[in-house]
This record gives sequence, structure tokens and C-alpha cells, in this order.
Amino acid sequence: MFRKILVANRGEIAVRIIRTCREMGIATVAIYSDVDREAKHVRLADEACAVGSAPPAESYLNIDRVLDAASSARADAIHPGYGFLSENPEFAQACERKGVKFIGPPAAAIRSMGIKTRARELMSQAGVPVVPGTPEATDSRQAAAFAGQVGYPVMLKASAGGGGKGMRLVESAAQLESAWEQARGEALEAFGDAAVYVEKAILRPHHVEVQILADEHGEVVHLGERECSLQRRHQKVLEESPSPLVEANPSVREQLYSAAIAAASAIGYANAGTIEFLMDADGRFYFLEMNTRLQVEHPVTELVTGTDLVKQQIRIAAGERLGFSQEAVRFRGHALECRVYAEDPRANFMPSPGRIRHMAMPDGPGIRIDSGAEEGWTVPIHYDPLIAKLCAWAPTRPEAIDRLRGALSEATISGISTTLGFFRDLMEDPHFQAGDIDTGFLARGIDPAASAASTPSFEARLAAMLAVIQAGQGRAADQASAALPPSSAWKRNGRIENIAARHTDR
Ligand code: MV4
Repeated sequence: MFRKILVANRGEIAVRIIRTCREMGIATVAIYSDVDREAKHVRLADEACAVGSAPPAESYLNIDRVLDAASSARADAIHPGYGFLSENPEFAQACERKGVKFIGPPAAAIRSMGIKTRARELMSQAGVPVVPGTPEATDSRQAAAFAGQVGYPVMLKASAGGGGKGMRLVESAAQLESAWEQARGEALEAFGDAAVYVEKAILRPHHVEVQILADEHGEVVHLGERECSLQRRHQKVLEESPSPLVEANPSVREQLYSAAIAAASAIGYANAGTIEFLMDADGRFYFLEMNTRLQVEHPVTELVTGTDLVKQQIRIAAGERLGFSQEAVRFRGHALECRVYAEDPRANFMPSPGRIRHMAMPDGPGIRIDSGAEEGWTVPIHYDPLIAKLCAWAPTRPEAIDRLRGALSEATISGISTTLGFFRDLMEDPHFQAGDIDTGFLARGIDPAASAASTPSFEARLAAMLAVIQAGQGRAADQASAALPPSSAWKRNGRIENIAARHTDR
């Protein structure tokens, strides 16, 4: 087993990884940029090493500096977390050359899944269903010919990378020519490669992904699926396990798992990985991409399987065998995760960096918080503004939603805007409650009645503010509380604090 691991990341995921290392008796080295010198992950690690200035290219993305930090600290392995260098095959290879173990898959597996047309080809050969499409269209005439065959609407996608960049929905032959040029331009901009291919469009798809673990001896198991359809601008917002859609189509469940295991086996995968699928309302599913890293939403899988995925990653990287069979993986209850971002829901979810004046996160049965932020800390503008992941587990989905609702009403973050209020509204949406959420849900908007139910009236908010002005914060909370409609005490206190904090911050 490793003696010392360098955590090549920041924020909540660095904290998450350090905690598991501590449990395993492995020493940790944090790295940090100038603006992260006083961050929580730096404080929790056994050692810390400065790697440069705030821009990611100067610090967390800088291969030479990260490797220098690993050598000088004599770390024997590097955990890359997610984002930054986690899916960079050159980095994985550079680690190998330096004799530092990269806690992740072989560089070749990262590389082959990074090129989307190559990934589709490999998966198709392995018998994994892929969306009908072209290998790679050379010109718009070829694309039009294909679209004519499978029928509109079609999707144009960048060959070099995923995440929705360079993606264009084309609804008719008349739109193809201009969409083709736009998609190529966007692909070139985002990936330095204008290559584009065509797929049949799946309408109102769900994003369902399967977590797998593979050891370096050829053993592969799955840990069930996650539903990640709730997204905004290709950013996941809320994830859950199991998927309500898969629950509703029990006959596809085993096929989905078999496809994920076949995908991993076909490319000689090792370590933790995720196979993403598009699933239509009838439960037909198609390979989308493979993520060759630990994912942000891994906690929901940990909650329903009782597995520590980071621990498994470390064990696998150390050459150990999985040591358990598929049958030994047990699934219990339901888990949801809210990604709490420093963003302003009232300003089109613009980033809202700044100093956190007050932060109180919920706890209690079935609640899990992963956060790299804390009271007094300044959320930097240079990185992903995720400040906390708020998860709830319960025996059933409705009970997990009830727990989450309670936890959300307890949560208070002031000084910056966050998406907490958005999640409070979401919990009241009847479609969400029914598990009826495809990838277009947020674009269509939360039910306005849900937002009305979770937000105090204008008069109540005004009364709260006036009370704050007149009486100072302590007594004001009581006065304002009396002005609010009768609701649960949790909700009332949470909101009053928010109103008061927002007001006094200005
Ligand atoms: C699609 C699709 C419909 N049909 N492909 C968006 C991100 C990229 N990774 C793939 N994406 C999509 N590909 C076909 N053939 C719809 C989407 C899509 C989507 C997928 C997953 C999660 C959210 C999404 C939001 C909009 C569109």
C-alpha cells in the first residue's frame, strides 16, 4: 500500500480524498494556488505545497509543477480527483515515467475514451448499443445524406470531445448547412479540431450512468446507476441513485449493467469509471461517453452501496484485487445530491464568488455534506464555484426528498449568492417529486407554483427587512418570523436568516 498520496486537486473533492487517506493510514500532500493558501483542503492535509498562481494553467493544471511537488514530498501516488488533470492522458503517462502511481485508469484507456468517434467505434464492437450515426462526416453533403437515411432530427457533435460543446440539433434538411458550419466553428474553438459527426437525435432523453470498478487483474463490477438528467447548460445540478426511469423499466436494468461491464472490459479498463447513457422514455439506452475518473456525484452511489469509492480506487491502484463479487454488492434505499453552487439564481445563475460571511450546513440522520468551503473563506473566481454537495439518503425516494427538504431549510450561506433557494423550489415541483425529469426539464422551468410554495410572500419579506432595519438582527428575526405565514419552524428560521443576512451584507 502507498505511504503518501499527493492530492492534485482543491475544494470539496480534495477534502473528500484526504479523509479517506486518513482512514487508511496514508499520509497526504495537498497542493494549492496563491488564492487557496488558507483553504480547508490545505489545512486537513498532513503537508502542503504551493504550486503557483491562481489561473489553473499556472497551478492545478501545470503538469511539471504538480510532479515536482510529488517528488519533493516523496509521494508514491497521485490522486487527481475530477476536472483539472484527471482525464489528461499525458499527465497519467508522465506520472508513470516518474515512477509515481496515477490513481486512475491506464493512459491508453483515457486516450481512447477522449476521442468520441473512437469511443463509439470501440463500444459498438463490444456490443454496447450506440446511437445510430456516422463514423465522421467529411463534408455537409455526407452529413445530409446520413440525416436523410436515419431521419430528422439529428445531432451534430464534435469528434474531439463531449460536454455539449460543438453540439447542434438539426430539425430539417434546410437547417443542416448552417448548423454544420456553426458546429465545426464551435468544435475548433473548444477542442482545436473542427471534426464533426452526425447522430440520430434522441428526443427528451434521460442521462443515466453506471458506476463501475475494475481491478488490474481483469475483475469488473458495477455499483448501479445514477440519474443525472437534471442539468443546466450541460452542468449537472442534482443527481440520484437509483434512477426513477430505470426503476420504471426493470427489464432494462440488467441489460444496462451488462453493457457497462462489457464497455469497461473491452478497453482493458482499471480503476473507477462511469459509462454514460442516453435513455429514452421507453427505456431504450445508448452509449454516450465514458468518464475515466471519479465523478462529482459519486456520493449517491456510496450512500446506496455502502462503498467508499475513493478507498477502492486507492486499493486498485496499489494492485490489490477487488476482493468481492457482483453478488456481494448490495443496494439499499435511495440517495439524492444537490450541487450547491456560488451562483445567483436570480441573475441567470451567474457565478457569485466572494467572502462567505456565515455558513451553517445541516446534519442529522441520512444527511451527508461534502464541502471545501467554510465560514470566512473567500470563494475564488478562478475555479468551479461548487461550494458544497448536500446529499440525503433514506429507505425510499419520497422519504429521501423529505429529508432533503428539511436539510435545505436548515442550510444557511450568506455573503454570496447560492443555489440553495433554487433547490428549495425544486423540492416542491410535482414533476420532480414524481421522478419525471428528462434533460430538458430545467430549460422548461420549475413549476411556478412550487416556487410560490417555498418562498415567503413579498409582504413577509418586506416585513422581515423592516424589522431588521429597526431592531438589529437578533430581535428582528423574531419579529419577522411572526410576519411569515405559518410553515415549518425549520423553513421559517432558515429563510429569516437568509433575508436578514442578505440585507445586512449590503
Ligand atoms: C444527444 C442528445 C440527443 N440525441 N445525442 C449533451 C451533452 C453531450 N455529452 C451529449 N448530449 C446530448 N446528446 C443524441 N443523439 C441530447 C443530449 C443532451 C443532453 C445529454 C445528457 C444530459 C443533458 C443533455 C442536455 C441537452 C442535450
